[in-house]
Amino acid sequence: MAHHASDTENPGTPRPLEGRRVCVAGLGVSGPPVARALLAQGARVTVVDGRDDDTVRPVAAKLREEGAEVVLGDTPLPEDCDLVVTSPGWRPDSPLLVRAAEAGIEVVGDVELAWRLKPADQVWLGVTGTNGKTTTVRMLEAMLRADGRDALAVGNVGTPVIEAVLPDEAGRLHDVLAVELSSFQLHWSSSLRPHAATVLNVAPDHLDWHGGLDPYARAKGRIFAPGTLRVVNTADAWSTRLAEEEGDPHTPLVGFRLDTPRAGEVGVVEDLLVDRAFVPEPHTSAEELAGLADVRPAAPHNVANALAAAALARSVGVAPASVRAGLAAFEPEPHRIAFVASVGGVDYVDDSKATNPHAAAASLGSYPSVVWIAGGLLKGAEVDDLAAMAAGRLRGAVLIGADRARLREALSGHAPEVPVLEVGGPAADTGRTVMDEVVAAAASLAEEGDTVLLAPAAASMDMFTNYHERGRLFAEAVNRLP
Ligand code: UMA
Repeated sequence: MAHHASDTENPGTPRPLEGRRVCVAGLGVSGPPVARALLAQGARVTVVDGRDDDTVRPVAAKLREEGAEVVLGDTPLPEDCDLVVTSPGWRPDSPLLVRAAEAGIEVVGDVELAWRLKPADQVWLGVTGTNGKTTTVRMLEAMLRADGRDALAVGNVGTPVIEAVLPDEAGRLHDVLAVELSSFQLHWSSSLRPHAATVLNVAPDHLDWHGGLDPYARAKGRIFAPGTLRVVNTADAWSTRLAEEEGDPHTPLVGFRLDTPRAGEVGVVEDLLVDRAFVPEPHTSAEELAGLADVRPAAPHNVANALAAAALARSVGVAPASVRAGLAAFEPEPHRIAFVASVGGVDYVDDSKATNPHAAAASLGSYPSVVWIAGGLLKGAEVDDLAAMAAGRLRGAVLIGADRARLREALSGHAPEVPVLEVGGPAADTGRTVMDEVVAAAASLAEEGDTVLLAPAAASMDMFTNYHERGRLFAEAVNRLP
């Protein structure tokens, strides 16, 4: 049940940000609501963004009306600033953040600010991991709602956390947040203490931002804060290691696994999702949560997501029947192993969301004979293992985007007999003009019974606005095939 701000706010509550001079770095998705929250707290706010174009100008104008100063096209550290709230994507080595560090000014992320401002009785359940975060928080949100809780999925999933910790226009606040946390957001968080949290998996991604796999994984490990119940993937070495090394040893450690759960775990027995952790007698009893058929799509990595969501839901007392009802209500998102069409006996599948090698491997593993469309921005990731894993399944490959040469080399090493086509000339090419060519090239390689799979293993921004656009243009091109 939702509660009202007046339940938690009392007029004497100190406003620690009142009168402080705060710099908000970034005017994208998270910057504007952060600036508004700070203004509402009585802070003096300056927002800066390196862009100065038609996207940010109207947002800047509105914020100026609301009392903020806004600097566009340049990112100076405002004078006498005593706190920086950064948008997650800003690299620690960006000039403004370096200057702030040198001047000894505290830098926090949007999530950390939200944590400091949230009402004490609002519960946060945290989800991070290289892949599956968004699906997991949305499944978790569905389970919580099926149980009658006023829950909301927030964070990296798209709704900035800060919007969910302050009362809405009707003065309402959500009781439970399913918070998707990126490694960036965790890097800039220090006092965050979720009630329960999970690291779903760790595989190379964002290595350029963090400076390596170890710092990337350790940033994710910060989700296991003091007092946080730890939910871990028993099949992922980093997940368990981070819980043990970064987590609080005094909190329960609950594993999830794709086979028979041990006492203290959730898992799968035959075609059932089963709980042996949140039951009164884990050594002698188990509780049925749902059927495998309730998980859509039922690919193994997605069953793991469902188990992680179930464990987090159970940690706040969600009933087993609500876990099942939540999975039934959950709508899979577009661009995640989404079937597009069957043309001439060939299936076309859009997994544009596979923006790193680990995600692409999960999706390649679901099909026996594949024409693989891959490439884009690899963000420093290695693709040798991926090429080796894919080799036995490939009918052919179509490579696109800025880092396609790295994929070509990896394939020529591990799958020299597989035909490879490349599409896209100069970097200036946009996705719109080339996607028809890409799909035609894939169709020319495919034989009846094959799957043409868009699972790029790379980010899209060299050719497309984002992975949504990449997936949409792919589907449109498929639907134009003769
Ligand atoms: N900017 C600068 N200088 C810089 C960097 C950025 O001026 O050095 C400006 C840009 O011009 C832009 C703004 O800062 O206007 C963008 O800030 P941002 O990239 O940090 O992103 P937001 O728009 O605030 O969106 C962020 C998340 N983006 C990133 O972490 C890169 C969104 O996750 C998230 O949904 C949103 O906050 C709400 O919480 C997106 C993402 O790609 C989906 N996440 C990565 C992933 O999932 O792999 C981590």
